[in-house]
Amino acid sequence: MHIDIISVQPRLLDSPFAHSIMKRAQDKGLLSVETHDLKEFGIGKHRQVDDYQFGGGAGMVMKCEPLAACIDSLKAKRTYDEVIFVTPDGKTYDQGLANQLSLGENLLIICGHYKGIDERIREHYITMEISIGDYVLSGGELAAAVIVDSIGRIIPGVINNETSALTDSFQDDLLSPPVYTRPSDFNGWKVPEVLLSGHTAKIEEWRHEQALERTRARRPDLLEE
Ligand code: 6GU
Repeated sequence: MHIDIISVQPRLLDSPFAHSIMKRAQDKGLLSVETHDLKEFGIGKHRQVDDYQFGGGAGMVMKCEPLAACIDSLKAKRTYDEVIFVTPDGKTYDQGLANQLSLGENLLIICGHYKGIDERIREHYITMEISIGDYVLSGGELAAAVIVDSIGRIIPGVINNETSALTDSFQDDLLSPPVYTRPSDFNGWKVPEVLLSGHTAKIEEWRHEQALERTRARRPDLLEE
């Protein structure tokens, strides 16, 4: 999978994909992420990318021309499954959408800043608008990083233990059961006996019960769906 990201603050995206699982995904050739600095398509010698909004009001709006030029230049190289705008008024992101997006070949993600982007770009270029939750970030970069991470880790072959991603919280609409590692007794706090039993079927049953109980207690909405 290849993911292009357009941003006015591309350096914000240097670190999220440079380590751990996202790095491994790229080293293995399963994922490539390329950030593009919108300012390179800015207008005039000041490389202007934003402007006052028509009708007045506080906050700058990202202009059409730089965005259109940047998107067009990328579309000339690749066919995108989705051209995504990350915005607080988009559809709320969830695991189902991550799964769906992970099946694509090429994605383009556009990060907004300031008051937003000119509506005409949304109407004519954007195919999907995503919010990562009901709160406001100062820009779309962190949201884009969240989306790329959640997609990248479920590309087959990225996580060594294939079943690990499949047993995540949410993957089956259940939260994950509690987990423990050595020592089996820490300060007198003991690991549940069943996990030390070596009895695989009983362990699986215990984990499923715990997952159900945890979901019932913390996120009953997931069980209603
Ligand atoms: Cl995608 N962008 C911004 N700026 N804020 C957000 C968001 C996105 N999702 C939730 N809050």
